Amino acid sequence: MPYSKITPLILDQLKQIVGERYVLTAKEAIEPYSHDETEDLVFYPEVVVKPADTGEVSQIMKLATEHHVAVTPRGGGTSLSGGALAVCGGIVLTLERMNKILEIDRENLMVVTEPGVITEILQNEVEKVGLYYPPDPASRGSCQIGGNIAENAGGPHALKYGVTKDYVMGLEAVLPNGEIIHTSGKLMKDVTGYNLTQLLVGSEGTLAIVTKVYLRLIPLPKFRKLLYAPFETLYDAAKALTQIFYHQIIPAACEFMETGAMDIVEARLNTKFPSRGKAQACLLIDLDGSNQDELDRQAESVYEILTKWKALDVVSADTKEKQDAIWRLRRSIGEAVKQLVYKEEDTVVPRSNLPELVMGLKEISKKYGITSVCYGHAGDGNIHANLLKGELSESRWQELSKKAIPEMFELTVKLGGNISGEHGIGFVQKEYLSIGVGKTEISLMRSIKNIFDPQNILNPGKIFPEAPVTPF
Ligand code: 2HG
Ligand code: ZN
Repeated sequence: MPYSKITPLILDQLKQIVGERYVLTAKEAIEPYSHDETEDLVFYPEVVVKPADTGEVSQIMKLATEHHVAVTPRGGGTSLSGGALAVCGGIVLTLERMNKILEIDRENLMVVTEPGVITEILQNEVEKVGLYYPPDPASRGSCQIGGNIAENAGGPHALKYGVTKDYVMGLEAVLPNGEIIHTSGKLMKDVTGYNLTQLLVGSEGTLAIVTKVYLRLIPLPKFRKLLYAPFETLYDAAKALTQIFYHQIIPAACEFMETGAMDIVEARLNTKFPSRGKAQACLLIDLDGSNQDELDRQAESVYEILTKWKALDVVSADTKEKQDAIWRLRRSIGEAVKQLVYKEEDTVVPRSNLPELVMGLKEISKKYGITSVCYGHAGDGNIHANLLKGELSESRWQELSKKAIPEMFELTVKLGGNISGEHGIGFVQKEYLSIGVGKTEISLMRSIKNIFDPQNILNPGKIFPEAPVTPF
């Protein structure tokens, strides 16, 4: 059944729920909500609504259910898979006003928060009392906790500390029909029935809208060391990385950057990584801990491993300024690549297969004459492979990338991996879902979606290949 358009009556009712100034319809006002960070895709919603609390979210969903209107929930709008795009028009429901940290509980080591808090703000607040919330997507300065939960976001430090799901202990959420549910809470253990919390984490805003979050925290590590190592070949860099783990060392983060990616970000920020000579790829290895001597010993071991496995150099950035400067460059790669015409694939394999993955990805792009740059969370086996349009004509670019992308995904699956490590399926990867997920599993997922959202009004057009798309 096609979705209803937003009528003057619906608009009036929305204004009654949230107040007139929190209902936007003017083109300039809704422009920022017409795109996320995915390629150059643009889909205008018919209306943007900004609720202030759970009750208002619930009323909006009741109204949407009654009139069969599509609703796209939105956090910071930094999705890289089109998760926040209103591909069926209707309402964009932004959680930006629900941005209060409700409680930092130092006895239970938990933070209770609304979903619209910017991730970095939450990290800074808990850090003030010596606590640490590790999930750190590159966009942490603008993404929101609610969006991180929807996408089960990762980031560099997921390597040692885990991804968003490892910190979400309980949720309050609004179902598509407006009912409010509560799942667990400040509990370190809870096996009372199915784990609805973890079903919602990573569900890409298609099952419910998260309105309150219970997050686990850990003590903030006191000391940090960052090593930077250039390698002559991509293979050498990937191989050296696997050896760190072979020696049973788990760095806080272990990032891989092909020099093509480093060139792009250096040009954009007009600053440079430490020298890299004739390197084709570099590793960034972040070590942390609460004991300086132990950290020094660990750094020494990593230094020896990297040198033995053909690092051209190993540079230690031991002041906070130097570390911040390198991290700033690393975190800006995605944003810098976005200035070009590109498609980004978020491949993930068991880390021991990383050398085969990076070599294979390069071979495929070369075969189709497409320039590619790879970077990402190599310690997690998670590589972001960016295909660049470069000088190709638009039609050639579309034709070639359509061939290269499924091949890349098939290689990833053949290496024991899957087609998205942390960016989600969303709108842009849905046609490839069946490469990574079996028929029976997709059918189970579809049934779950149907139980939560029988009218398919919540974030429609995402995850499932056949989901309806009726752009406004
Ligand atoms: C990265 O590793 C990210 O740089 C891409 O996955 C950027 O988080 C982002 O928005
Ligand atoms: Zn990433």
